[in-house]
Amino acid sequence: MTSEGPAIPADAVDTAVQAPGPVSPGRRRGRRAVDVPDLVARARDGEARAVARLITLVEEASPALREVAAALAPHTGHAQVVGLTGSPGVGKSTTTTALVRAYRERGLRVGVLAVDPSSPFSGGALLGDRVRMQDHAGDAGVYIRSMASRGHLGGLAWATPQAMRVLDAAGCDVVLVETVGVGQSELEVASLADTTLVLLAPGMGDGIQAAKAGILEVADVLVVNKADRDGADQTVRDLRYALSLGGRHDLPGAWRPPIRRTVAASDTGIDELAETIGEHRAWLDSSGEGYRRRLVRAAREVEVIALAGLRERMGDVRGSAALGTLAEQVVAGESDPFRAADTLIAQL
Ligand SMILES: Nc1nc2c(ncn2[C@@H]2O[C@H](COP(=O)(O)OP(=O)(O)OP(=O)(O)O)[C@@H](O)[C@H]2O)c(=O)[nH]1
Ligand SMILES: [Mg+2]
Repeated sequence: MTSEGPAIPADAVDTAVQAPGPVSPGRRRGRRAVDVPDLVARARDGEARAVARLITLVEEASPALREVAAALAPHTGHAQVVGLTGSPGVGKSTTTTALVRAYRERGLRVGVLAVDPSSPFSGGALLGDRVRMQDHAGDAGVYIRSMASRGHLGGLAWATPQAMRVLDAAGCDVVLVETVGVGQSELEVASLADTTLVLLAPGMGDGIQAAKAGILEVADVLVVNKADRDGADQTVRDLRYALSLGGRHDLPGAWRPPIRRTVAASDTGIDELAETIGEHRAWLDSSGEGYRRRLVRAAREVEVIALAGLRERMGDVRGSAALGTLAEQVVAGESDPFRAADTLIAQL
């Protein structure tokens, strides 16, 4: 594996963070050297450094972003995006690492995105994850990257799907996305993924909590990890009961989320989990649901990018003569704020 750390020299990360502000001439010269077609070709050959550079370009909204997106587009649509979500410490990173091993044994190429919406920088808890993922160090068939909100444009909502596109275009068969279980992130990861794994552990009251929080509704596969601990049977029973109460899974032809037990720390149940994920992919393909999810995802991507663009243009409008004129009309009672806002939007 190659983590972001060793793959990109620190100065490359620094220079890439220069989106709009003033940039020193020397740095700018360095950044102009982006040869996008070459970079994409090398990423498709599995060169981790090229993949890292492409993700940095999209993450930091580089001026080359549009060219990058256009170059990637024809190569996307192959990867199965598998989201892993669940409470802190439930075993998401351990399961991710174990799944990477299972997929590598099957000869598949794997991308991993560890998404931390709570961190303003890469690092923190995820740094520990990265260290653990060193299991896969040196394997060219694995690409691992931590993503943290850097406050650009739409932040992670914006950057994560674009990083997924890079991994997809780079030839990953599976992209695993781990999100820390805070607030709405379960629902967020579900909207990004083709297949959503919800992880639970015994003794955390998780089965009941998950049912209450509506997390079962987004689960395609329920994983009771730490099945080596007391209470795993009870958690499974709780989940079965909660599922029996009905929901979207009861519709005709619907996928009923299987419950899998794992001990990720010792690789137990991981091959079965990989099988189940494969079965879900087959169902996505045969039912048309996979296509529907991709449409929803693409629509959301377009929306997020369009909103970021609008916000940027609004920034240009702020303090402009056109807005000044509209404000005068509102103050004079010749217009009202709603009509003035419509006029402004029409001018953007
Ligand atoms: N007993 C037992 N421990 C496990 C198992 N899987 C993971 N652990 C341990 O649980 C702890 C947390 O595992 P992580 O994989 O870091 O959990 P996580 O969900 O990624 O945690 P966050 O990213 O902090 O939300 C670690 O100490 C693991 O070694 C398991 O199947 N059984
Ligand atoms: Mg983790």
